[in-house]
Amino acid sequence: MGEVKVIGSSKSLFCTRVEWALKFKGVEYEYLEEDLLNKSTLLLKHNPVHKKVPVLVHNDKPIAESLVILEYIDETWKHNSLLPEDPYERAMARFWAKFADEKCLMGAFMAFWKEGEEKEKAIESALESFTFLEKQIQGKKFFSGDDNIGYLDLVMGWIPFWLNVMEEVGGMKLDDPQKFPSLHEWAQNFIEIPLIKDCLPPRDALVNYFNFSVSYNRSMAAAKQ
Ligand SMILES: N[C@@H](CCC(=O)N[C@@H](CS)C(=O)NCC(=O)O)C(=O)O
Repeated sequence: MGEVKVIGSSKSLFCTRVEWALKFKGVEYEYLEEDLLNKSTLLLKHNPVHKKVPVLVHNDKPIAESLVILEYIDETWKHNSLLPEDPYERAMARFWAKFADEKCLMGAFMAFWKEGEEKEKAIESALESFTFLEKQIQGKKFFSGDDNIGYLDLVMGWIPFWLNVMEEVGGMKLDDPQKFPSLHEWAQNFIEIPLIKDCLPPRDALVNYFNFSVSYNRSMAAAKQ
């Protein structure tokens, strides 16, 4: 197995998906909590390109970017597969993961911190993206099929918890059971899985973090104008 370390931040959904994958595989690891306002030399050394968490360090070799890390974990510890075997299905899983991060997650972030007309537009665009996820999950218990969670479930895992906090702090609604009944049902099922639930940060700490981040993002945007 070798030595496995995760440089992360406990409130980061990108880091939690990596922890979920390691726990799903039963891989033991050491968690190194990063202060993102005062980044460590270890993080800067291991992720000089993006300077972001998570970074997985396996036998002193660093891997950055959560989606890349999930694939590395799946290829290194082959039991309890996260990605499907079939090449077409694997390609589809990667396609939807990229779509979910680039359109749904980024769309939700924009809807969260923007204001006024820009916020309305961001909500509309995020809702349009969520419609595609609803179609993907229709008729299935999990994104990875009916039997168990997999790569795509971990990638979408921010929806039942982080999105809910973003909605509360940002004053918007995206996870609407009327509009997206299958997605909503999946979210309820996913979050109740003990391995998933046990890794979540305390909700009040996340609310404080998002309150801070909304003011920070708005002040940065104002400074640029
Ligand atoms: N695409 C990256 C995103 C990682 C990311 O945005 N990490 C945030 C924490 S949630 C971070 O390290 N932010 C520090 C910064 O931007 O300076 C991934 O999937 O790993």
